[in-house]
Amino acid sequence: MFTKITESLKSAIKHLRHFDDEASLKRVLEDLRKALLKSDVYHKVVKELIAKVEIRTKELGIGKEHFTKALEETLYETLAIAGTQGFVFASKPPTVVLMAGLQGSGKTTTTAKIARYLKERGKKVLLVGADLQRLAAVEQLRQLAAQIDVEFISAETPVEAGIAALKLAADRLFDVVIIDTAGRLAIDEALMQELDTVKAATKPHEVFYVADSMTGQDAIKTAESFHAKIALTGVILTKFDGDSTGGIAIGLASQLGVPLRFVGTGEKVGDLELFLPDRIVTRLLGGGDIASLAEKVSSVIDEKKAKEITKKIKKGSFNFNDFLAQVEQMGKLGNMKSLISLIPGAGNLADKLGDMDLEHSGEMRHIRAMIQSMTPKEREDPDLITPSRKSRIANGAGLKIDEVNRFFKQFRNGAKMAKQFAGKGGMERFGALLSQQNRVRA
Ligand SMILES: Nc1nc2c(ncn2[C@@H]2O[C@H](COP(=O)(O)OP(=O)(O)OP(=O)(O)O)[C@@H](O)[C@H]2O)c(=O)[nH]1
Ligand SMILES: [Mg+2]
Repeated sequence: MFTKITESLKSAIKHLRHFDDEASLKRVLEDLRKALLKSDVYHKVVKELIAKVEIRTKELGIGKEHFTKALEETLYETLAIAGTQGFVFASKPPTVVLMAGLQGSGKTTTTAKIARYLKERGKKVLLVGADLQRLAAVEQLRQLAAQIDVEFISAETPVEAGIAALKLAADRLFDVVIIDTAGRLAIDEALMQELDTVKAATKPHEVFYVADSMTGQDAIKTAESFHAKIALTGVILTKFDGDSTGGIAIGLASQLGVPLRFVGTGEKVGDLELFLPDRIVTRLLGGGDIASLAEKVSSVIDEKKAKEITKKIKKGSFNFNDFLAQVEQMGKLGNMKSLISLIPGAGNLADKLGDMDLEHSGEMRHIRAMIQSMTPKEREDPDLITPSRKSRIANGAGLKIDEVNRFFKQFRNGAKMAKQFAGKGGMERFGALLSQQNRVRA
């Protein structure tokens, strides 16, 4: 895992080196495009998203935080467009809900889940078995209804079941009627017709489309056909407990313009949650690929810093602040290799270094403590540091004076060496030195 991140950082740095910030952003956006597509976000939506993120990042100023902020905001906006979340009651009961969706998407389970959700909120719910394609389907819902202790009704045909349910609801004052319907493996005319007839007979306030979040891009097209025929008013994403990235939600929300209401998070009747845009955003951003993009943007910025530092090294004005910045940089990148590959022209040298993890070595902690014990002026100009100041630094860092002296010597030698290497032909000499050291070590 760690190696993978480092590798991608390294290659990002390599890629980004020769571009100015805007070109680098373009590159990162291209990576974002691929990552979103991989997360099953619908291609049309991806295009719009990228355009928005680009504009927003530029407005804020190119940088890691700004890129992440722009991305988060855009994703959130895309998901929240359609408004209402959760359940909405009709002004006059009963609120009638028609459930639709492909076979196995989770309609029957979700019907029971919503019933339970409403019952817990004190509502009187009637479940309607209108999937009469299979006897087992009616039985499945009947059992679920019994399990959560809500009433159930069915009939010979879907329309008859719907009409009987409405009559019962009026007579016995039910608050909500939820009609479970049949699914097909793919959309077909007969299914749509059946749904349409049930809809005409029951005039539902809500038509919920139940979508399996594990399905890919074609889920959007399917949902669009349902929407065109029976005018969906809400979407419920099921199987969100699986490996899905949630990318499909982004497409559904923005392509249909229909609000996502609930998310199914398991097989049990209690596994239903209100749809919250932030959750999907977090899930998408947490999915490795996209998270590492933000890192790439930060490497663009670090690249700029690295150039400044190289300039300073060449002028011989490299000081403790620069050194600390380098150490921090190393902390971010994780190992020495990455730092070396930041030095212009030193790309191949990185491979010659072993996997030295300086950041976590005790020595690096000491160095950091020493620099942090210096005054700002001392950090700017190492020559200011007299022996008495050195002992103060040693005290501040909790080290012996010998250790501080050794560090100063190393720093001076290092700065001198760096200056040499930053000159023409320096990299070759640096490389020779490194392989020499590696041989000695081996
Ligand atoms: N893990 C998980 N499984 C779910 C979820 N929702 C439904 N399922 C499972 O998905 C399978 C199909 O669920 P059903 O509710 O029968 O789906 P359906 O859409 O009614 O299917 P048909 O009636 O055949 O069209 C069952 O095994 C459910 O337990 C969910 O949110 N998470
Ligand atoms: Mg079913």
